[in-house]
Amino acid sequence: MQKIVLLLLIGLIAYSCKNNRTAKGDNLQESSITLVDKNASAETITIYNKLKEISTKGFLYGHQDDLAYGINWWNEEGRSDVKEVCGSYPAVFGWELGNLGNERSLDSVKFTNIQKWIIKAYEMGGINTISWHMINPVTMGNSWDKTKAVSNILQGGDKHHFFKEQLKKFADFNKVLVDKNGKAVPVIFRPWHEHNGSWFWWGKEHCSIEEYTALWKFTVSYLRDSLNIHNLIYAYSPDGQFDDYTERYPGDDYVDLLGFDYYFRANLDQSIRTFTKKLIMLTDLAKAKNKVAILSETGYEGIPDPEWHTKAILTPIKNNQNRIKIAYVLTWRNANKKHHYAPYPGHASEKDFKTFYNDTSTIFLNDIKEASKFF
Ligand code: BMA
Repeated sequence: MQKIVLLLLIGLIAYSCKNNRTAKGDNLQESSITLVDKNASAETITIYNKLKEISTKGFLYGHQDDLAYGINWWNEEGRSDVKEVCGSYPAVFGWELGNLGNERSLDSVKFTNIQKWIIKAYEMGGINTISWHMINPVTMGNSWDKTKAVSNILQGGDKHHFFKEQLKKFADFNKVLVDKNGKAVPVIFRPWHEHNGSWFWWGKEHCSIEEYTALWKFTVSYLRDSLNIHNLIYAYSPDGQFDDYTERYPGDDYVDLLGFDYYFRANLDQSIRTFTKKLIMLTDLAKAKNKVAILSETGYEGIPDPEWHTKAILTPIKNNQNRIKIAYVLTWRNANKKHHYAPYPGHASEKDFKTFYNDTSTIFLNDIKEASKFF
């Protein structure tokens, strides 16, 4: 009941924001909202506003590749491990572009299916986010091939043309993301993630600060200004083990959402303490910059602690509800019985996940639907 009241409240606020904007005609980007893309579509601005509003009330639950596969199933229409455990789809849907240009992603999902599910998720009321483990442009190896490549793909580099071709492939992929009203589906785009680690070719030891920020800025300008893409919200997401969050930050003009990826490991209590401090720091920074904070990737591989969802995510956020404001939490993919981050029927964390789902702070797709008439 409490949860419904909360959602009605969020709905009313969102509804009044929407009406204000409509009343002011086509000039949808109000002075308080300064997206990276000054020509962002109305629908994209609406999603950004929702994220901003939601972060003050609770947080959306997200899951990577949720509609594509789960434990013991692959590409079965309508299925979702999350839904099969708690009764609702997640509210945020994560997708991966690695291997773009081929038929299937590096996680073997057909790109045409990803496009179909992005549209479906949006039409159901969900929000989509895309990451991209791009192949190494110098060797054609994968993202974990650490051969230096960033300087090669920047303007003047010998692989610059190849890089532009990759971004054009993204534009082609993106062109198909259109809803039944003919509107481009807004997408949270999260390129060049975990760059403060050195496990990807765009990581810290493989390019300078100047090269990294130039890479980010070129990506945004090329997509926005040359390829005319206006349905993107740009998310910055270093790995959670950062010392200096903004060390490689490309600048406020190039980032809409501030996030980080945080994976829990053994010594959970210690991880939770560090995690909590970092979320408080992130919230403060987002507030100072008038941006929205997110937990762009998270999880505890295999969920070895059956109470991880409440212990590591819900309780720290609730215990610090005046200091932690994040729009969403995205758990990573359910690849197999070892590599999974959301529960599935029969998993030891099922009961705890239902508690997590029923809490007033967590917002799943069903919760959005209940309030949908106000959105
Ligand atoms: C990693 C792992 C990999 C996967 C990649 C991209 O964290 O899950 O198995 O290929 O993400 O989704």
